Amino acid sequence: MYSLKCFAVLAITYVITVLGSHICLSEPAVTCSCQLQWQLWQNGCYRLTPSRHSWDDAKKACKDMEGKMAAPRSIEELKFIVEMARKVDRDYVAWIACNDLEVEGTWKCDGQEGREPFLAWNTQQPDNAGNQDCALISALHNDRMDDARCQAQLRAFCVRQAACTHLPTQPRQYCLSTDTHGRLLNSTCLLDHNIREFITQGVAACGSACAKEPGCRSFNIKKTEEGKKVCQLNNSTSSEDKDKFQKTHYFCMYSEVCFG
Ligand SMILES: [Ca+2]
Ligand SMILES: [Ca+2]
Repeated sequence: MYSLKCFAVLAITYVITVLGSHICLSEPAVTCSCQLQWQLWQNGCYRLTPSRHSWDDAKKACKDMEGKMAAPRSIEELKFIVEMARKVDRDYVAWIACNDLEVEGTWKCDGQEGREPFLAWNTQQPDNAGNQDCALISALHNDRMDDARCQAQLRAFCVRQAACTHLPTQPRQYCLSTDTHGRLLNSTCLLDHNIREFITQGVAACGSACAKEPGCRSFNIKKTEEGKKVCQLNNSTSSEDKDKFQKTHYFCMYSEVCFG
């Protein structure tokens, strides 16, 4: 059992104040926006390609629109793109950036390297019927994934970074995990969600880096054998992936960035 305790860190002084049972807000104080025809979700902008393409050409089509082909990383993201697609076309069929071109049966998704890819297959899929190596999501497949021949002509889900502005006046908070007695957990971290790591000064510097990094949802501070602190930026949170919130045999502190 663990809970999150929030610490307010004032941007100017970097003084850490314990706020006790302060509620950790999950909505960050950032405003993001997308260009016309793109739909905002978290800090990304999404849309379907206007025309149909083979999987390879669809990738280029997304790139031509200054985005890349999307591959949902969570059930929430999947739900969002599915609802978006249904508004455009009730019977939509669209590529996502996952394939098993390299090794038959081993699916890889763009942007999900170094972790188990998020795969939400429809029942009885993937079936590789007639050699199908590219993944799509369609209304016909219950808004779930199917493997299809990469040459099929379909629309595609594209994603690009939203334009986000952090509201500067609000103090940032860092929510550190504690046990049921309120003691800080210093050997429990969120594993396998690391998007970037580097040597850091401490919580404030690492949290500040997380707040600036697109896609950073939480961070770990672990100590190396030489006593250096390493800041690891994570693309998920302990509540989203409870299984990966694990005890470590080294000093490791988990924290989330919130805005109070
Ligand atoms: Ca296949
Ligand atoms: Ca199939």
